[in-house]
Amino acid sequence: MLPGCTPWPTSFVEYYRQKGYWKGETLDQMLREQAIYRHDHTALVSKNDRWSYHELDTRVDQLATGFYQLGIKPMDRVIVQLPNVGAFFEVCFALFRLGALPVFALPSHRTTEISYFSTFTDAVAYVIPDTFMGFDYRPLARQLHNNIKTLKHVIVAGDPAEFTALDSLHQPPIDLPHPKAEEVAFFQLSGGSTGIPKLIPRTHDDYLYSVRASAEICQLNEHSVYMVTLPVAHNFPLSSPGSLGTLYVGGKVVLSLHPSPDYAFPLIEQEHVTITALVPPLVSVWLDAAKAGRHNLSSLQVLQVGGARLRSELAQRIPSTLECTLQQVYGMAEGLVNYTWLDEPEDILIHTQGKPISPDDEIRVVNDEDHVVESGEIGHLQTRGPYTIRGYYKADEHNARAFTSDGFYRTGDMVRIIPSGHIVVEGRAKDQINRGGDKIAAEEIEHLLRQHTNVQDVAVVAMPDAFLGERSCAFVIPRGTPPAEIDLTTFLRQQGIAAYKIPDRIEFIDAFPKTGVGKVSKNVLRELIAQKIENSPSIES
Ligand code: AMP
Ligand code: DBH
Repeated sequence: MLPGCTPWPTSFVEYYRQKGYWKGETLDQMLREQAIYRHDHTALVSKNDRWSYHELDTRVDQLATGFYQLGIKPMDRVIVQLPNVGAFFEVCFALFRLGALPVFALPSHRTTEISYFSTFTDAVAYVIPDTFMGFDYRPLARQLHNNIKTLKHVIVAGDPAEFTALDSLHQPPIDLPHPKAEEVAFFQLSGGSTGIPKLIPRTHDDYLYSVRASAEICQLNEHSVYMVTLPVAHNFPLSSPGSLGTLYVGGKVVLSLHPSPDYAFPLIEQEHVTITALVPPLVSVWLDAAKAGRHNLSSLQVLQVGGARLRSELAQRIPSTLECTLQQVYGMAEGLVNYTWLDEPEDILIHTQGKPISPDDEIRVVNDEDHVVESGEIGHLQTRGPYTIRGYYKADEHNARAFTSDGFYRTGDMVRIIPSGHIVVEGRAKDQINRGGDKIAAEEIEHLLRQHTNVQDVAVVAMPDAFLGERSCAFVIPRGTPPAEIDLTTFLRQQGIAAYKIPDRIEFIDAFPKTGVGKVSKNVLRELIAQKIENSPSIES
């Protein structure tokens, strides 16, 4: 396995193969197989493109050759930061075919995140759109290209300026080296709970198992039409069962550039979308828009919701308003994914976050001392299994804390398991804010804010929010003259970070409350801000 990655122990590798979970198939082979079988069947529909399986596969062959001739070699890392456009798929499958490794960035990432991913992975190339949602990615690429020695190529989907146009890389196919299924196929990003974002190496074998099994659980087939509504590179719309699950069974993938009903509803109507995935805040927006009844949404059979806790009152409104089945999905880019099955009783669909994909997903619920709790009690969820990583990329020190000595991943989630085996997510122990599905590692923002001259110390915590579930609040101990709130948020923006990570609120405080052992008590801070909001709700609305 690629240096810096943690392999599964040999006995587990043998077991997962013997059980048929790991089939030795690569992601690009899956596309090739469908291309032979489905040929003219539509694979992808986006704003500008409509590609059959054969067309997509041919473009991938050409692009893999173009990448290779440019100098991108097997196992090279390539930062892919593309929105929901067809180019995302031809780029990723071309890299898979070549055995080069996409690092999946989100369109909202900016200089701080992208330079970190590039440096940390020694990326050789960076793939961007020219502009998206009013942001020009080329100046960002220019800055990185000038400063990061390994980053040799910037490839642009659209107007390339001085860089390489993606369209210029479709070359007559040549024979290329083939990747191995047991090798790393790409890197996903972790929502994180530490100062530095973590990268998740996923292999062809393990990822394809989760994709295949997810497609089966969600009853996808060649007639399925999956709409990518969330950012395409996110683990949920990519693999649960997402676009890859749909391509695996020969269905049609429809890309919505934006998740708002203005973009998504016309596509549902025109393309007869049967299934899509949302985070909870989008559900309320969609339900309100659906009531207006301007679009025919009757093709929609399944609405998947995950990424953050779905309130049961909101869950209850889904089946009646959209006349479709609600499926709760509780997953993580590190691996484990849980689903409610489509035919389960309403009570389960509304009130639980589902059951694991695999009979060999091992899950245990433990107390603070790592002892298994009584069944039904709330505790920390730990898991290992055929598609859950054994370690983050190049992160030995962190891995020693994030994984147990017997290889279980500490999810950081507090859950309980009801007698039927379904998981209910009750809370979180990790130092993270879940802002409507967007995860923010508190430490990452604290670290950045501490670099401001007028900040002595800072603690970032979650505060309750009716729409997003949580928003972020930074408690700041000022140094000298307290800075204005706007100074701090501008400071963060200038450093170039994803907008969702900018604290929604800043509170100045003289000293932090401490726990018995002298650590900052984030619990007390969370209560403090929650109380404050409750006492003056109008400020927040
Ligand atoms: P990440 O590690 O960034 O992929 O984020 C995964 C995390 O999102 C999980 O560990 C949970 O904290 C949270 N999450 C995902 N799905 C759900 C859900 N359906 N309900 C509650 N929390 C969720
Ligand atoms: O939040 C997530 O990361 C997530 C949610 C649902 C996920 O990775 C998934 C399904 O696969």
